[in-house]
Amino acid sequence: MYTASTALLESLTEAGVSYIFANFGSDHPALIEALAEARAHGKTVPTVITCPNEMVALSCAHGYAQITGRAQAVVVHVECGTQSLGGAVHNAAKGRIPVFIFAGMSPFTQEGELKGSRNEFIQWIQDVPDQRGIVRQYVRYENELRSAKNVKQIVFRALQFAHSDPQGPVYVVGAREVMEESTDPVAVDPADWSPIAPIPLPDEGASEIVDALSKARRPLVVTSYLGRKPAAVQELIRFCRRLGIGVLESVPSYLNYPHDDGLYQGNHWNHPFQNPVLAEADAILVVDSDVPWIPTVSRPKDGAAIYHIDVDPLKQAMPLWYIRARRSFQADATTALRQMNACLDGRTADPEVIERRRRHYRARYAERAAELERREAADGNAINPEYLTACLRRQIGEPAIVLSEGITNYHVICDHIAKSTPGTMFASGGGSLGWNGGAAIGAKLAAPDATVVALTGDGSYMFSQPSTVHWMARRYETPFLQVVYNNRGWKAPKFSTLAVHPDGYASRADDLDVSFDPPPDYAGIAIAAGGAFGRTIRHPREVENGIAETLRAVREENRCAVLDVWLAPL
Ligand SMILES: Cc1ncc(C[n+]2csc(CCOP(=O)(O)OP(=O)(O)O)c2C)c(N)n1
Ligand SMILES: [Mg+2]
Repeated sequence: MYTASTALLESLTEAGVSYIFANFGSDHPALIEALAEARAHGKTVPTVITCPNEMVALSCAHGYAQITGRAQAVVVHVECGTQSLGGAVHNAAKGRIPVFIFAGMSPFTQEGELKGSRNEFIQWIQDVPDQRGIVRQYVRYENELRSAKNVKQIVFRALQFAHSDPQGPVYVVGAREVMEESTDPVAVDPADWSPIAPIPLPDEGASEIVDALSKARRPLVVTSYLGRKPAAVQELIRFCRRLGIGVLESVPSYLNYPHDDGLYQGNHWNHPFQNPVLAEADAILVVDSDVPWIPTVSRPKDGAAIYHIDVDPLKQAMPLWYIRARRSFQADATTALRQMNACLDGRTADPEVIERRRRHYRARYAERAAELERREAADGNAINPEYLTACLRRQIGEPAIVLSEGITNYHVICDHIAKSTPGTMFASGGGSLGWNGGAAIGAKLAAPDATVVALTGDGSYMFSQPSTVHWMARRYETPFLQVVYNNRGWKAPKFSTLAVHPDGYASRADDLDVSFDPPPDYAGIAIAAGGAFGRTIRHPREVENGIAETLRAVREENRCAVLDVWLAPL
């Protein structure tokens, strides 16, 4: 048999897809049959990872792609499974993550006209007018397989979109009869379907930016996701060191600049105050950022020359977006910075001016380092998140891969994990909570030798579907350490309310309906679901040992471990 489903599997294999994160249903008999047939004949197919929850499936593919840059497949059940992908679709879209999503569709015949015709009641219930409309505004490409004859071309075209900048998820559907349809094998050469080449700057654009930054007194780079390609970080380091340019991370979802370099000027999130480095900059290069600053609280000074390079400078999926840049370029950051470095090769700069800039930024760096060290001290009887994160940093080691869904502790984690190795620090890039558990599984599949550490708020732990995550982690041998920053509830909505209504009723109320007291036993959930090792700690003196024990379970026993850390309550 060679069906549309055989062709789908073959195209994924030929495209180099390693995993299918699957949640099957009545739309998938042809696919399940084709998988069984391929295995019976010893044919290579992607490894199927059974995902009891679709949001976790897509988060796994998200984490995998963040490490490797490669789209994996996610297979879900008709429109219900598509809905159940939930906020993970938003995260993949906003994070510009390449993923291939396939969903079946209810059969379109009901009297046995074709193989795959309706034979279960649910197929009437699951027939909807516009299944693709559910995700249309979040995907880079969507299409329906209408015939077995060109399945491969459509899969390769979808993957071409997924891997071309700006990258993102793609969604393909196929009805049951189509997926059962037989056809002659189709040959497609993967070499003919490469993504579009990285976009360079126009030559005069590169020299204009280099001119502006060279002449400035306080040149600054602001970035959020340039580090999605580690090579870009190397180019940025080279460029900034040569000219004495400071680097400010705004809402970083990757490691964009080494935290141990004296030009690093910290990271700004929802801090409710003007960023001082941004305030003094007279020439600013914004590279790869969706939110370089939040103008109501922090913005560049009037007259600062702003230049903008981005894989997605128009932000077409964001109706309100502007930063008043003098010039804006759609370009690949690695390529653009390489061009700017090449541009510098032909110039002579005043070494004294550059040294003065470096000295300024290094002095600020030293001040910041001293302040961070001060905050890391253990104080009193409550575990403070800075101390916890510093202990984690020392024990997990620099090569560990860290995934952060720390929410009101995002900045604390970023500052005190203080990574320096590109490609070892990630946030989802989106705003729908629950990415960290699935993403940790995906990261571990992508980097089996790495220590993977997921740092999560207690609310985000519950959003992540921990029962599914920990069952999967044991079943597929992807052990990771998960640390719950447990403040017994959702601090973020409380902060949001007080920022808008500092003196309102809510500021005086005892209960804002955001508390989880008494909380669930988070370690116990993981123990029950996946035989994880679990510990709950409440006092600073338990921190070092709690981390050591859980890390030992991960590294030596190959088990997941959950460390539930009680911080001060909301
Ligand atoms: C799917 C989803 N639902 C709701 C929200 C709104 N939200 C943003 S932060 C937050 C609280 C998260 O709690 P936790 O992980 O414990 O972090 P904390 O705020 O306590 O630091 C909520 C509910 C969201 N971003 N995504
Ligand atoms: Mg919380």
